[in-house]
Amino acid sequence: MSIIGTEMLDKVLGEYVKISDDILGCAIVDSDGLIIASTFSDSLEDFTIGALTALLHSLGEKIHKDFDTGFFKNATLQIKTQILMFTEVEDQKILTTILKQNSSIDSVIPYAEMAVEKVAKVIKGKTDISLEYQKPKKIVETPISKQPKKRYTYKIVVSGDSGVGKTSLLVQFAKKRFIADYKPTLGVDIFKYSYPVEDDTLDLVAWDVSGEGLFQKFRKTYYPGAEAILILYDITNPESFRNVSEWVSEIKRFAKEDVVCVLVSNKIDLENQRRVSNKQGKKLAKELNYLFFETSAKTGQNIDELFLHIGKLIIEKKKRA
Ligand code: G3D
Ligand code: MG
Repeated sequence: MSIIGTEMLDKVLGEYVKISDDILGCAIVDSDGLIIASTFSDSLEDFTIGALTALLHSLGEKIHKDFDTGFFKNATLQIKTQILMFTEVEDQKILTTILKQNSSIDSVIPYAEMAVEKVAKVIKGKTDISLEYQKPKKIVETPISKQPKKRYTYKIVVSGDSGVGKTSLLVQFAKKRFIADYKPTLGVDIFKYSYPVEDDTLDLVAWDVSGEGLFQKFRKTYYPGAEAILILYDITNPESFRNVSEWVSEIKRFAKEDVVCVLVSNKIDLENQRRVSNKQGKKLAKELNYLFFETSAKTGQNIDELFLHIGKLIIEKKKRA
């Protein structure tokens, strides 16, 4: 980028961080995780800026890895004392916004979108860029105090045989939205997503359990604290359906008694290869007293509905508690 472009980028970001006191700083990061430009709020002390810059650098590698998964298209990541919000700029770049811990993310998102449009123009070499950020109408009209939002966290364990689509289901749910924080550990990947359920927000911590025998002995450590459990099977694979009983007995042994359990019949896009009928699935769910959903992690069919339904149940439970 030319010197003029770099200066312009600094100006665009400089105006963006002034929009809200919630914004501590921001940076444009490329797909290699390198910081192209960064700006911090005037109110910050030098040492805070130093710490935030270090944080961005440490995230570089992760950003680089996650570009392939598409997780960063629009995501937020809650870290100890800040929220990081990622917004995709065209051309394999990400605007990372650092927000204060309890910020109203929803009110910053429209401005982040305006910022990325401006950044994209700068990158394309355009010079006629307005530095103004107009207030989006919606925000002006909605008094923030009208709907006091609550945040709830819950843990969900996703189980079922290898290959039934557990990881695909979580990745499909994550698309376009969310937090992604996956650490491959011993046979479990942990994803964190947040999503709105009516007036509240749910922070979902999903444990994606490996079906591999190798990790079996660790699995009992996954269940404590889980408030919901999904058991997936693949409608084209009767063995994965038969094995549901194994997963059920594991859950009975290790999970809380009042956990919300869902039997998920996955890969319904492969209807012509179906070998487990809808009726068989429903019948088993009824016997187990589990909820029943048929999904396709490939097309996304019923996935949002599944998580919304579980979310509502969890929130109801938490409100009663
Ligand atoms: P797992 O995490 O339970 O082990 P994965 O399962 O999510 O890794 O999925 C295993 C394979 O099934 C993957 O195919 C994945 O693309 C496919 N798959 C998962 N869900 C669906 C679905 O709903 N429909 C279809 N058609 N395929 C699905 P590969 O070929 O990558 O192994
Ligand atoms: Mg998997």
